[in-house]
Amino acid sequence: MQGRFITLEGIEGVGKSTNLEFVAGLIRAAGHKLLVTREPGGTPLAEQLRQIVLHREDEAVPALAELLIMFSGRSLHLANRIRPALDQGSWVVCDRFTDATFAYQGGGRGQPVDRIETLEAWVHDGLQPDLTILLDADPEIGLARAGARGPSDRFEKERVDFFRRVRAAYLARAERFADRFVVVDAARTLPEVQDELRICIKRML
Ligand code: Z5A
Repeated sequence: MQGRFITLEGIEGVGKSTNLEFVAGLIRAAGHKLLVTREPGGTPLAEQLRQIVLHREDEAVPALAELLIMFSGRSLHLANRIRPALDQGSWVVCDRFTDATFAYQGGGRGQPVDRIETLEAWVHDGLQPDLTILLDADPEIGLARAGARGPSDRFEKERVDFFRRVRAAYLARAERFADRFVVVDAARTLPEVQDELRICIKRML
């Protein structure tokens, strides 16, 4: 039986990494095999692309190049990890996926949506997440939570306006693809957020 594919999305600092393990725990407790992974990254080569796109500062990365790097990594990730896991009946939980590209490279960097949709069609070959959890909060909240950490990557150096555009693009996608998106108010306390996540995952299980 084909596994289920769940993605977690949201702007910086809204609690994706924190809640990824929580969601994974619920799925494992129900007895399913599970792959927990992330983007950019998820395979050895795609992790190298992640290092380039997040941390290399020695050469400008134009928005188009950034977009293509995201989909190159995704192509490796889908072929070498996500599809094989789903085909073996494993569930997959992924920290960010293509909705992040529409939000960051589309909303944030201004890359045309139809260009992103073309790449999505090539690379996904029909696959879409069964469920996308959008952890939503005002960027001021996410940035304040994330700000307590170490050195910033290329995205973390962006201003609050950039993250407002990213958030708006995420919310627009959640409205357009309401059949697979669940929007969770991540400004609340962690126990409140996790109560809602528990309900959402139990419904799927
Ligand atoms: N990117 C892209 O541009 N295009 C793409 O296609 C893809 C990605 C796939 C790396 O992503 C960057 O890649 C990302 C977009 C770009 N850059 N940005 N921004 P990433 O997922 O690796 O990095 P991130 O967004 O920077 O994740 P993050 O900063 O680690 O945020 P998070 O995982 O959502 O938050 P967290 O680490 O779970 O929580 C942050 C802190 O808040 C932590 O101390 C928690 O304990 C605390 N927290 C969490 N929830 C709560 C609540 N509810 N209350 C209080 N405190 C909380």
